[in-house]
Amino acid sequence: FMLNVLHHPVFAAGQAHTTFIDQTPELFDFKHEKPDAAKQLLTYVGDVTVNGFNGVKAREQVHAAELKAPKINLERHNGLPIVNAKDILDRDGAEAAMKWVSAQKRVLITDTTMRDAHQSLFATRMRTKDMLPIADLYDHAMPNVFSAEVWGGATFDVAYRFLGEDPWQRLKILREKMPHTMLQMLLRGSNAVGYKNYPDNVLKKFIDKSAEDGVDVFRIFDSLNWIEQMQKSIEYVRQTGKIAEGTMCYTGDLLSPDEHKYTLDYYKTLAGQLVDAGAQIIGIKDMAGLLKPQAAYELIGELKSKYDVPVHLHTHDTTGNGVATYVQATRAGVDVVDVASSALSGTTSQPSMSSFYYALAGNERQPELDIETVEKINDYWAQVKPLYQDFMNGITSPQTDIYQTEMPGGQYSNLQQQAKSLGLDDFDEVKAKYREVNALLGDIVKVTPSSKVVGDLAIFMIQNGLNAENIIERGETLDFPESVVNFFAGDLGQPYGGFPKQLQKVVLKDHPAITVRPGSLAQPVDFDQMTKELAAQLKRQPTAEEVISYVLYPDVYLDYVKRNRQYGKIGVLDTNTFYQGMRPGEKIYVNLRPGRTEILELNTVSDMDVDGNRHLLFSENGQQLVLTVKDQT
Ligand code: 3PY
Ligand code: ZN
Repeated sequence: FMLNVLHHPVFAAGQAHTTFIDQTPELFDFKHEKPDAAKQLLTYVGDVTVNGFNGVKAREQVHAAELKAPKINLERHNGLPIVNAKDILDRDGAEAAMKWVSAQKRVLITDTTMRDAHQSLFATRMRTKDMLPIADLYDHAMPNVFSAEVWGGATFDVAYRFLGEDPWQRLKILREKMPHTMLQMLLRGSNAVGYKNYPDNVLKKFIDKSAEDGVDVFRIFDSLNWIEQMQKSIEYVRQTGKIAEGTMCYTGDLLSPDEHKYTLDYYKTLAGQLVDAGAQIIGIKDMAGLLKPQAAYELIGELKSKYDVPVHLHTHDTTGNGVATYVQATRAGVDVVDVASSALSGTTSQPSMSSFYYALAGNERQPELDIETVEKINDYWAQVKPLYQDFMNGITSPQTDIYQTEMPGGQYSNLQQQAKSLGLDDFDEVKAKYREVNALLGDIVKVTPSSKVVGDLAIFMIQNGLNAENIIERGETLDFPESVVNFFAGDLGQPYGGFPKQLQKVVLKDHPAITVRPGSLAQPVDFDQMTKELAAQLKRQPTAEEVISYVLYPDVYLDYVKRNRQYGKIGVLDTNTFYQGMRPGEKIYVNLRPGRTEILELNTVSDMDVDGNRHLLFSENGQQLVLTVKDQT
């Protein structure tokens, strides 16, 4: 038994794990633990063992994932008193924090590993469990980062939809473990963390709760760069006292003589609108990695000379030029850039933190990093990456065709999966169509959710044999995808330069269109009523966060509740078991109760019986248990 305990992941992982259970009660929710928690968990394991996990290839052997946290000095910055943006934000407020950022000689960094990196590399599938062993080391290892982006974007709905996790709990746990690091989220303006416009009072509640639960910096963008869709978010964030990063999405090709739409003037004007709206820092969100080094130099230089607020640059390394872009941005005076830990960097993700560090060797603006510790943190992420191999997008080298396709890093793998599931295996064809659709729509900004409109229409056009020449005529008799109809109806706001009128008519048919901000027409949500409704479903009083989730994603949220009732705390499972289940003869160790480890073993799996069921013989701490699982393969 002793041997088993020693091999238990908690023990194997070393220092960071010793107080793991005490520090993360929310994840495991012991208070409400029902006596049959282990059985619930085995029901999940049994299900995945027999029926697999959508999108995951079943392996013949599964080893429980044991992650080793690095041993690093837990004294914050070796005990030296240091002050960072988080200290100043908490002590003196957002404005002072931004002044501090502006005053830094060296370029600061945001670490995106726990949000955009995995969203862009493996379809947002990283589980909270795999963030925990490293989270509290971030504070010590990188005391002078600007922020860690850990929340928002697609992580919110993916947590519920695919991971069986509560994203609010992830935020609260990370907040607790990273008290000295500003936590940053990506907010899709009036679309919050969804794909459609929400009423203003929903947006306000969402922002208030996010701020309360731990978000310090809100990167606010609109998928059409329409200022009206960002003003409310900026205003609401300012009311919380946190930092509003007003963001412009970069598209097109600033320095190209053929670029007549997304020019330097365009961005200068937009940045001015953001500052006027109350943005305390300007974000440039280069979601597809289109910002070339020289263009970055000129854009940043222009913004820095014109505005007093700091400038924060975000890119994706899809084309392989990410570090070069950051070096030029640094030369032009950028204040903060987004990087990811090397193991989860590159291609559709952010550029590598350590590559960027070394690229600036000899430059007085080189970021201040304890590079050895950065490498140790990277060793941890290198262990995590293979756990998600089934969700990888298969891109292993720079994709310079992105300069033409303009597809965001976060969309690449998702659209690939979507196309594949519809039988469209030739992704080059989809990419070509995507480009054609963009031209057809009048060259729009493409980022969630406008990028989804382009992707959906591209797939629809391939499926229906449509092209730029025949779409107007043949489109008369076709029902277009919902996202496309909503886009032309003005539900995402107004694109710069307006809609292509002819196509708009063909898509909308009798559907009305608006030209005002959608939120100005939307009825406020009655939160008391929603709370009552959800209470009836849950048979208890819901938390404020639960009500917000229910309002944002009613079906996804209720599905999660249902699965949660059936399976219990699947968040405690190691990631291999979570995605693969178990094989006969395997054993795992889980913590379902404080200070206690359950030993769960799968002994045998029966052949299918006449009813299509399999019987799984498990043992839980030596006691046998038979579960019947319907084989749906
Ligand atoms: C998101 O909205 O999730 C994005 O990351 C867009 O780039
Ligand atoms: Zn991004």
